[in-house]
Formats: sequence, structure tokens, C-alpha cells
Amino acid sequence: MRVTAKAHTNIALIKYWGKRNEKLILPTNSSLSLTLDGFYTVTTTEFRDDLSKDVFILNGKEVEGEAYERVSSYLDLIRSYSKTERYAHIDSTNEVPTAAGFASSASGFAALAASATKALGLQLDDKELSILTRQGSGSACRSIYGGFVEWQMGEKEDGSDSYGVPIASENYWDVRMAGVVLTAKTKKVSSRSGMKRTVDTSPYYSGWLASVPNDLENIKEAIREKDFEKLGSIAESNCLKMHATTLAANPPFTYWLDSTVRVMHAVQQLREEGIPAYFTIDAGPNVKVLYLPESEAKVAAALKSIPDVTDVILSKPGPGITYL
Ligand code: 2P0
Repeated sequence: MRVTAKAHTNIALIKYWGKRNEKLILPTNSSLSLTLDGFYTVTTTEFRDDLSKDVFILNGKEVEGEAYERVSSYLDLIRSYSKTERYAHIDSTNEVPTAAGFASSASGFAALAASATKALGLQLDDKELSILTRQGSGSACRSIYGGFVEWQMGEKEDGSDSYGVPIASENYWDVRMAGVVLTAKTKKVSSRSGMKRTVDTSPYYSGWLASVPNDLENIKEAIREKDFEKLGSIAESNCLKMHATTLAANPPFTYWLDSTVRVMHAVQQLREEGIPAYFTIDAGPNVKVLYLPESEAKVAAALKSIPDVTDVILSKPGPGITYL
């Protein structure tokens, strides 16, 4: 069977930053994200008798090397569930700037897990799909659902209680996000190695962990109350705390460019002018800006006028997995 699945990426407002188990991808803290309409991956998977290895096509080009190995070993995991030995042909299209801090791994692994499991006839519910997706890339387990999604870290060693939980659907509250593109270049420190270095060496890491439960509780309250200023200020401060841990790592590092800081200042300037806008930044230089629909024109114009901004992509809340 050939199955095509579409998954949207998600941007964390409370960040996932650190693993307690690298093999099963179990996090050291719970996180919360917004699934976005504008960024997604469409993947078609077919398991075939005539293949002697997996074939992975991304945006029309056959992928080899590290990215291929990661997908192929993830397919080994899926194969072990269905007891098949057939290899897969995977054709993926990414509507996300790959590896530039726009979490293409989230939509990528969610679309792959959904299409591959269905192609094998596995009948998984959303929770089971989220658990399986998590083992491809942590943040991907949140992309099973639309809108606001919490990844509950769980306590068990086998990961059976670590998965995404829907908090509010994409139709609940029209909070927008602008993706501010500064560079499409692949970053120097991957999120995987960056978070490991931080967990292993940063003296600020314990402070990060201690502060997350409160942020999570308060942001869920902000979602319940539809209090945008509360939501945005918690997201912005949570992001700054995450990035502070990298500065204290050994060797220290940062994902920010000078232009990243320029965008952060521009967002703070918008607030001083009475326009509610808040930033968040992932493991890359690009900035994402939260705003409400009525501020869209002003926010977009202000962001586009910043030197070194190459693109501003506006997005609404997006849906969970769909099959095409
Ligand atoms: C997040 N990030 O919550 C955080 C914030 C980056 C900064 O999840 O090793 O690609 O595959 O589990 O999910 C990026 O890390 O890492 C990430 P793996 P992932 O969105």
C-alpha cells in the first residue's frame, strides 16, 4: 500500500531542551507548542519487495549519508513493529527551510511515522503514533495534533507515558506566528548535539529545569484565559532561559547571529509602540514572532524592514496529521 501523510511543523513556546534517555528520546522536561499552518511536510511511503535498501527522496533528490541513515534506522524501528523485512520507498516534500531552525525534523518525522505505519497496515491511535514519532525526533511527537500541544515528559523508563497531548485545537484561538528568515544555511551546532552539551556541561541547566514547571502551568492558564500578553511574555522568557544555558555550556555556544538580536530588539520596540508581539527562537538563528491577527500588517512591515531579514513567513495555527 502507498500512503501519503501531511504533517505540520510546530514551534515550542515552552522548549524541549535536554534528554534523559537518548535512545528512546525521553526529555528532561515537558514542553508545549503551537502547530503551524504554513510549514509542513508531505510524505508518501511504500514498502516494496523489489528494493534491496530503503530509498529516501527529499524535494525530488535522493538523500544519502547521515540524513539517510537516520531515516533508515527509524524505518528499522517501524519494521520491527510490523515484522516486515521489506524496504521502503519514501518520497518527501518539505515546505519548511530544512535545518535552519524551522523544525523540519518535527513535520518530517511526524509525516514519515504516519505514512509508514499506515502503509504497513498498523492501526495506531494518536497516542501510540505520538510515542512512535517521538523516537524519530522528540519535537515531532507534538505534530500529531493541531493547535496547542503539550509533550508530557512522563516518568517511566520505557517511554510509554511520554507523548503529545492536545491542549486546544487550531480553531480555538487565532494566535499567529511570523517566521523571520535570516539565513537558510545549515547551522553549526545541531539541536541534538547542542542540547547534549548543555545537559552535560552547563551550570545553568539545573536553573532551566527548575523553572519549566511554573512556565508550563502559567502558559496553560494563559491559553485557557486567551490572555495573549501572558502567553507571549512566558514564551519569550522561556526561550531566553533556554538560550542562556548554551552560553554557560563548555565549550560555550549560541545559535544567535547579530541579526537575531536585531529582530529581538525590533519586537521589543513594537511592544513599546503598543503592538503586542513576542519572540521565540529555537536551535538556530531565525526568530519566530507571536502576534494577533489585528496586528498582522504592522508586525509584518516592521519585521521586513530590518536589515538582513530575507523573508517573513506568516502563519496561522495549523492542524494535526492528515492523510491525502
Ligand atoms: C523544541 N527544539 O521544543 C526545542 C526547542 C529546539 C529548541 O526540539 O534530538 O529535533 O530529534 O529529539 O526535536 C529540536 O530538537 O531533537 C527541538 P531530537 P529535535 O522544539
